[in-house]
Amino acid sequence: MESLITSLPMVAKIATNDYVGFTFFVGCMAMMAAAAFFFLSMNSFDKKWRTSILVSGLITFIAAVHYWYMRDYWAVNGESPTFFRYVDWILTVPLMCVEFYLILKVAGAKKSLMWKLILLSVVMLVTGYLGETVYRDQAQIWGLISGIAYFVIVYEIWLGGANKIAREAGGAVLSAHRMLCWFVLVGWAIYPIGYMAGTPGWYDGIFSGLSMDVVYNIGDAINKIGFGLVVYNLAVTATSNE
Ligand SMILES: *C/C=C(C)/C=C/C=C(C)/C=C/C1=C(C)CCCC1(C)C
Repeated sequence: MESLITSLPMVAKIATNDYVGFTFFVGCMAMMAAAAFFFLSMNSFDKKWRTSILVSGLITFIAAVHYWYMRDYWAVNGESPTFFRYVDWILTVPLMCVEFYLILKVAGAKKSLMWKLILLSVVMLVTGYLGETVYRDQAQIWGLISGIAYFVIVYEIWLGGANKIAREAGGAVLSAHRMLCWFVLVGWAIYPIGYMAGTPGWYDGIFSGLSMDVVYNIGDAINKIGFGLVVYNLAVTATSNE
């Protein structure tokens, strides 16, 4: 027994060419640093922006904890940590929807907008999970349903109710809203590429040269930290204008 314990390495080896493992490590540190940054800067803002910054901190903090586990899972098993990945998303993506609501709240957004976006994001993620795991053979169909939910989110924020409120608000709120909209349109579009790289379907051969985990990790870093910085920037601008 003793010899078994002493022979177990405490830290799994990471090969120098393990790019997936590398992005899990860097992603983990980046999320931790971003969370510390948002939490520590929170109190320097007007009360009305504090919750938004707090949510930016929570998004990156929750991701940091999941990246900690995913990094380990990958290092030990050499497999995609699909379960942890989706638990992370099911918590953080709805929080990003909350972020849209919070910045538009000052302009009179209703809670129903928030719930609509949250519901759509849950549909998008649950169907994506089913396609990646339980119904892998039908991954393209589940991916399509997920993609439809994604497009409805894009429509809602760019052209639907959220857009109307943002236009009425104008100024710094409008430009922050527009930036977040770009993140959803361009930044979130990274994820279906990762999905197609990692599941079978009509797209076989197009994206198969890519690593699903690397694509997802890049997407997470851009979107979670980028989203948070847009909100941070809004709080800075709005506070200095007052
Ligand atoms: C922080 C995590 C974020 C912002 C995750 C976002 C994930 C998506 C936008 C995933 C979208 C998907 C599709 C649109 C179709 C294929 C399945 C998914 C779940 C990868």
